Amino acid sequence: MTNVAVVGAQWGDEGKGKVVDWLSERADVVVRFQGGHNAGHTLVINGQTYKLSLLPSGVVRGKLSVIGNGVVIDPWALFDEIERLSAQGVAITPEVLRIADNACLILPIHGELDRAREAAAGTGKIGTTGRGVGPAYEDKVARRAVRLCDLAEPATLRFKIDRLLTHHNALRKGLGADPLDGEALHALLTDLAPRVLPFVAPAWRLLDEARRAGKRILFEGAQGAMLDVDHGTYPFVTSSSTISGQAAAGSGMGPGAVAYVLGITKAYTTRVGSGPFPTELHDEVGERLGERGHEFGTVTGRRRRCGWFDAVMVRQALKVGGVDGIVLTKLDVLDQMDDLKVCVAYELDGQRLDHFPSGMEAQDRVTPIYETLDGWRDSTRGARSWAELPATAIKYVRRIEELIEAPVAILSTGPDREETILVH
Ligand code: 2SA
Ligand code: MG
Repeated sequence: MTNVAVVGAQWGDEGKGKVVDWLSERADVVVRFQGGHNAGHTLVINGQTYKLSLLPSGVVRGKLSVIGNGVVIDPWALFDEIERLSAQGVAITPEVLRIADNACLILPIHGELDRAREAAAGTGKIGTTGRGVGPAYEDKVARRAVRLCDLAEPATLRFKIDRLLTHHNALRKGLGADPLDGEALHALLTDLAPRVLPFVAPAWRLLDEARRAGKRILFEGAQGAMLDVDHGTYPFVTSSSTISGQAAAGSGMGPGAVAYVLGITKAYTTRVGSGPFPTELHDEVGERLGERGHEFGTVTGRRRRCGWFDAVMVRQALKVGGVDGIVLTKLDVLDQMDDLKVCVAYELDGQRLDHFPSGMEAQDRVTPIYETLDGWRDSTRGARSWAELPATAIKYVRRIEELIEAPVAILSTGPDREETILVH
């Protein structure tokens, strides 16, 4: 196995957890490179379910796990997660977990701001996870964030907090909110420092060493390409770059460090939160996909919106993310359907479009042009070989490959790792 980046090719929740776990068994190092604890990866190992949101999935298997500089870290959520996992028998020590010293923190004010904005947004709500991820990235880009390395420098920490509060307190004044107490925040972070600093390291350096030693590195993406801050359904996106290019920048390596990009996509489409979704189904078929697919968020338990497979959107996601091959997941959710629809183009004002437009209004107004394929009144659940699949299911997969212009490398037919077909 070479160094692989696993990225979502839809709006997240494509089933990356299972794939990352499967690959992490063969990897030496697992790296998260963007997002924060807004992610939710579910791993099922020997009948035990582990729910991760900030930690790289490799921790469950004791693999060296790195939280890269591209991630925003809520240290309190981190320790809650570490405790939850220890209760399940997974020990997370500084030997297993390393966190980039130049990564930025999510502070309590960020979550507060995230939730207050969403509550005030009315119909313009993004449907964020409320974890403070967006506001934390804003402070990072505005050059006023507190970074992990600041916890080791008392004078820097004071300077950073002052600078941060100059901004946030002006903002709060405008909203009629009380100013924040810099001393209290300082005390909170000073108290945290001895717990978190043992995990902190120049991650770029240990990744470089691992690479030169021939170690296999797995880059674990969160969310999906359509939630990417540049290429997604902006502004209904997350605040990080979710595509494979970020695997390098968000961990401190060059693009050559990623040898193969594996895109994950469901055999249909889901989305949580607001924003455009051309193939969304508001009927009993959509309900049925949600029920059969257990479409609820890992982190927030929110019901996911469901619809047909959108080949135009996935094709675009694969291009912008340089995806080499895909894992097609949850094929079994489509079992027992008479026929299936796949979006092959859009229509906008009488014109046929073969790509998803960037304009917010255009994204909202495109209507899908469907191709109808035969369903299979049969089960693909748990199939382990191509030969176990009904011919119509194979046809569906082959047609998807053609439309998205990428090969299906792995087919997933159930949550267990054995319920997998390696195609190539
Ligand atoms: P945020 O919180 O600022 O990142 O939200 C902005 C948008 O990004 C979407 N988003 C997600 N969509 C799907 N899954 C996500 N993670 C959890 C999971 C979600 C959960 O994997 O199950 O438990 O609800 C995730 N994280 C962010 C979000 O819905 C907004 O549309
Ligand atoms: Mg998820």
